Amino acid sequence: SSKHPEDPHLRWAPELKKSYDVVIIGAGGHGLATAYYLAAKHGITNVAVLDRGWLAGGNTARNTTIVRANYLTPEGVAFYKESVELFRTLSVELDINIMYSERGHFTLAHTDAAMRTARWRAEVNKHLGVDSEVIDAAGVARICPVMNVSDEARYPVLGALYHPPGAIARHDAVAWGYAKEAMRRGVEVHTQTEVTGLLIENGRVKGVETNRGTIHAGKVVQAVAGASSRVAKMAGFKLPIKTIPLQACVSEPVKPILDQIVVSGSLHVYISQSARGEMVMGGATDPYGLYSTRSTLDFKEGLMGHMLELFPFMGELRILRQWAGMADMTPDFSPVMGLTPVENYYIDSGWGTWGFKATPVCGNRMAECVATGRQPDLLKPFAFDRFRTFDLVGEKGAASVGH
Ligand code: PYC
Repeated sequence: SSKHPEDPHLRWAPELKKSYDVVIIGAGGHGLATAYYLAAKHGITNVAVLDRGWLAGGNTARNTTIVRANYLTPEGVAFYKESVELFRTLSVELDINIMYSERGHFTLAHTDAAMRTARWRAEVNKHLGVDSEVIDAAGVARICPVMNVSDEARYPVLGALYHPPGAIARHDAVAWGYAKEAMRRGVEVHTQTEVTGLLIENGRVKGVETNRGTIHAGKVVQAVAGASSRVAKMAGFKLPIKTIPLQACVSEPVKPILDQIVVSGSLHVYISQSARGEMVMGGATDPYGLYSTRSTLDFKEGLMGHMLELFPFMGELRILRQWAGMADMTPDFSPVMGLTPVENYYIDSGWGTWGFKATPVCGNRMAECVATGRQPDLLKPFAFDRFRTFDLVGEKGAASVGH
């Protein structure tokens, strides 16, 4: 094998072993973070992370890199709060610059109902120690003078939920950092290795079938975002998840003009300016389920109509690239994590339009779940079982874009 854990450079492991303590399906941010925390916090290093494509080439590469903890439910706020805390020290922990940039995050309100939801979120946030407050339109204009908050707009801005810790980060660096530090501790990453089936005996997982042969495993984790339902089907259970495209795009780069992250759930748009100067923008999910990452013209037209009203200066900007990810949406807009009906088989799914910001907390808590075989307290509200007991965690009001 070409694995040299002492080698500071990232090395791939071309040969698969016949068995591992843990196999993780999906070498995206969540799978790699789980591998890292398994190795770094629990000393479990006989781990293989498998991916049918390349490292972090799915939704990890396709999201718009927003990090925030300003959710609506106490369960969601506590969970994302831990993620923000882990993100803040991640560059040091992983010895890679993830370009974590705290910008402040606005969720704009254009109606009285949206103002009420903003107040509700602010109170839940403050109660749990997350910095959020409601501000009026003049307050928005003071912090973000390039935004059009005039009464003349078609949907005037009445105010916003303002969340100062809202941040962006370099998504690839997050994944590469986790991969690098996991591999340095002995974890193997095998790309171009597609899981085609699962070995299950008497309700317990024993390994995976791949296009490169059978691999035995003590425990198996699936962290495959848009492919969650397909992989769960191989494990023999059905998830309450629908896979829907989520499109995004970037403009040509310009000098720094927009410091904050701006979201409007009512207008179905969000925007931030990357360190490179590109305006990173997106909208709501497509109105139908689809296993596809194609982009459409109507998405761009709808998005730009609202963008130009909020930011008239963008009239001369050209779009540089557009793309889509596949969002695994649950009915209550919360993830499905932890134990499954199959013994020793663990799931990290239901990431809809909110997965990147959860990368560190998912890795941390999934690793704990795998190492202990128990559902960590922070993940209890997100257990698969909640759909049997009708104990849903309705996060709809707090999702960044309309659904
Ligand atoms: O949850 O912040 C978010 C988000 C932004 C874009 C898509 N989701």
